[in-house]
Amino acid sequence: MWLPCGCTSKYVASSFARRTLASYLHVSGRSRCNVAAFMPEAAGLEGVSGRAALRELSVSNSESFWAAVARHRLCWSTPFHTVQDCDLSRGKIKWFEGGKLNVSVNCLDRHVHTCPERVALIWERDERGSEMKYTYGELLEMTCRLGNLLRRHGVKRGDCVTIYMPTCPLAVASMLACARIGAAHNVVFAGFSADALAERIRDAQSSTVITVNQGVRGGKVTELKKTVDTAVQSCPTVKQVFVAMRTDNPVTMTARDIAMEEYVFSYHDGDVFGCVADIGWITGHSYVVYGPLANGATTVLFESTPIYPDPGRYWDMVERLKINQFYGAPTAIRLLLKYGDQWVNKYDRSTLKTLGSVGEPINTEAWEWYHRVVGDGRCPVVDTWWQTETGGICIAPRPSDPDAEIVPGMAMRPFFGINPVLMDTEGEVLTSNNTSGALCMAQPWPGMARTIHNDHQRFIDTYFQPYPGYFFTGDGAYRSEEGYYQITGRLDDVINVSGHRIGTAEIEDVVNQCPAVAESAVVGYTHSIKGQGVYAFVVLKKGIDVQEADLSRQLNGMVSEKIAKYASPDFIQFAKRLPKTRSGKIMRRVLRKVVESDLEGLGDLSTLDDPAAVQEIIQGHEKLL
Ligand code: 6R9
Repeated sequence: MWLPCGCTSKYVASSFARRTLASYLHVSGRSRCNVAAFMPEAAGLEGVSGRAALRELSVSNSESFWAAVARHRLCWSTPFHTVQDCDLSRGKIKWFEGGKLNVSVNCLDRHVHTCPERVALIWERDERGSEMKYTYGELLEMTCRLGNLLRRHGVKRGDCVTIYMPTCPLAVASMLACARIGAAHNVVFAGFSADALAERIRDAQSSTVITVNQGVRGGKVTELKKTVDTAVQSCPTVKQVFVAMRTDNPVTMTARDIAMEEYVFSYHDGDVFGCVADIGWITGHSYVVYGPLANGATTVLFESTPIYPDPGRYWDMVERLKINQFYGAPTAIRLLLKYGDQWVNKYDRSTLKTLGSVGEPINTEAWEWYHRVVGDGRCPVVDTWWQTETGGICIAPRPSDPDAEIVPGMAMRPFFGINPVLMDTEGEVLTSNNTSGALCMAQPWPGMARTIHNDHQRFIDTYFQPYPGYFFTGDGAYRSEEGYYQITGRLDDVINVSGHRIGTAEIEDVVNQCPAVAESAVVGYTHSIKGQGVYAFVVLKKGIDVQEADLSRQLNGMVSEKIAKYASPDFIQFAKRLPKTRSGKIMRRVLRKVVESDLEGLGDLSTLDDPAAVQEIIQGHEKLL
């Protein structure tokens, strides 16, 4: 598991000759608290040194590579007999056949054997300055207790438990407890409505739900238990709801509800990995819970929002918790940029080594601000591209060379075992550089999705049908002259204006470069002459006082100059905010429908972070027409 820490020097053995697979996987050279050192010779990888050579091997001889990684980074209760049996042309993905392991044992027990006192979790609670730390020993104990509790209440291997909790230690322990007893977990964002929750409970056919009495986020109390009560009314499968206490306020308990105890905490020092994603997002799964814990790292659980109680929250937390790697989403960076540098400069950020970005293309202005202001120009910014379906980071600036150059706003290089290709519209592989196409993967790797729960045919149709023999990501990408990848956005977001195909992210990037603009979203709409026209939604920075007509002219001029006249927006709508998902992605589907005045077709809005944003957008659109 690669964490976007970039500064690997701390972990690797000093001599280059010893820079083997182990060091790049952060195994050797670490403290006594580490898992057994990796022996490349024993894994048949003797003579492989240097990250570039390893990356090469990881693609050309992926079986040996992944077998070595799997054997030496993980504890297996039964060793696997076949490394892989995959066939992308049929959507068949099988790795480590015959092998058995428990992910909770890998995340907890093996670290507890060597260093039970190492801090596993730092919980950055919503109430600033009240953080809590949990050691690996404590987390194991909490997980075992919960696992036993679930078992005693009839949860068994193969069941799917729905977890509807804020990002907190008990939620992590619940995930690990499920994994420990062989149950699947279905983590639902604690901000989702009763309907959205009910739909996910029904889909998972859960008989058990775990929640808390109330959530606290951004200073606001949310009634999570009440939401569960409403949701389960339409979920006949649910037999029991475990309720933990996040606040002191009692809630009404029914015959179905089971109260959970509160747990003991302790405070210790340690290396600190600060991924601020919610655990309801895949980024929270892979880089808050499983990735850091499987690597014996100390991980931060961020319960709050970037602007509560003020826009200095992240950097205040970095100072207090001495965070070394900070991993967040462009949407939050753009939001904070709006409030100005003073909120960052107030705090000591000298512990920071690397800044990561994930979730969306990061526009040039946000990238530069993150690098120059947050990272004081000294911390590398790693723009990491991946998806729920890929399990972990696939394209990132530095997987194969810790000193390699980084180009702003580019995910750049494929990670170990990842073999990306670009496809043209005819389904042919584009071999040259300086070209754009549909991003596909030519080779399987162990972290990739293997199916869609209860719908394998949909898995095949979505990911393997469009380009037979390849895994299709749904994203577009550009490969530069140097061979670096830049993600241009979802292919659905490519528009065709008078025969010119253009990614909406490209136009947004130019619009965002205007000093008055905080963020923007561009969508296409049906245009009787051009085929599609360009419609831009623009959010201004705080305290900006401009004539909208003047600014519109300026933005049109910028797009014409930097891209082309045809890309210049036909409509510019100024908005207070954009509709976003809980993981911060702009809901372009909704914007497209608004622009087409198809309000009937807005579809499922239950995953929106703040549904009021849609109403504002609709009103603004009606005014503009
Ligand atoms: C991890 C995650 C996946 C989609 C993906 C792409 C977009 C993620 C990105 C990025 C440009 C990046 N995406 N990281 N686009 N640059 N660094 O976000 O998973 O929620 O499944 O979304 O997000 O479009 O296909 P998920």
